[in-house]
Amino acid sequence: MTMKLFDSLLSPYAGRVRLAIYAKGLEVEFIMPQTEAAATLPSYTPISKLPTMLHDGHVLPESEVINEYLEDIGTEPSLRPSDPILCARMRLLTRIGDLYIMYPMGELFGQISPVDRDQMKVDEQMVELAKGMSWLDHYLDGTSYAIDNRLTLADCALVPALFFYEQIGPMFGMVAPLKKYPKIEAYFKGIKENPHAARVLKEIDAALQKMMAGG
Ligand SMILES: N[C@@H](CCC(=O)N[C@@H](CS)C(=O)NCC(=O)O)C(=O)O
Repeated sequence: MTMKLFDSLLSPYAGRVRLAIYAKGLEVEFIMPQTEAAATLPSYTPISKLPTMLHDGHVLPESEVINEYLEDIGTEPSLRPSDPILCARMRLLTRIGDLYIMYPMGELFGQISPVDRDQMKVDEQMVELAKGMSWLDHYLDGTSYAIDNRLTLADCALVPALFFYEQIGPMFGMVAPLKKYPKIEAYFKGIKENPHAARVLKEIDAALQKMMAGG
């Protein structure tokens, strides 16, 4: 059965799954927000977040779960290192991205409007975000891929996260937000040369521009 993905071009989590899908060249029906089909999502899962995948009668919420599933069913090329230590390192990088970068950024997204901003919360989350970024900088080596010299699930998670990091930093007064993290900066410059990563970045950027223009 064709895979279906409840998708959003603006979602970093959906972008993470599309990156894996593009790299594997999978045939997927993308269900975009504000369509009739999109409105059926809550009938599949109470989590009801984007992305959610439907495949072979199974409902798979959560971007990491979907990407690991795509690996487990044997889609090629594999985006997971076969060496257990490299694979553990890949998962460490994705968890740093999810828990210590995306989480504080999610909190900060709720504080973008200066009108009702809770400055104490902003300060706290900026500290947390800086910690997460410094941990990521520690574990990257500054080359174009997060691990294994090729595209892996770590890149799928980190590419959209770093896109939003670069956007959100200036909104809270950071100038050149990646400058403090030389290995992340070098990595993010290098990974943009990967055509699948570049495609997802272009899609997210276009969706963000459209949203900011009120579209
Ligand atoms: N942990 C989830 C996060 C997914 C998520 O928060 N998606 C957002 C879009 S970026 C969403 O669907 N939000 C709608 C909601 O929370 O109801 C994942 O990795 O897939």
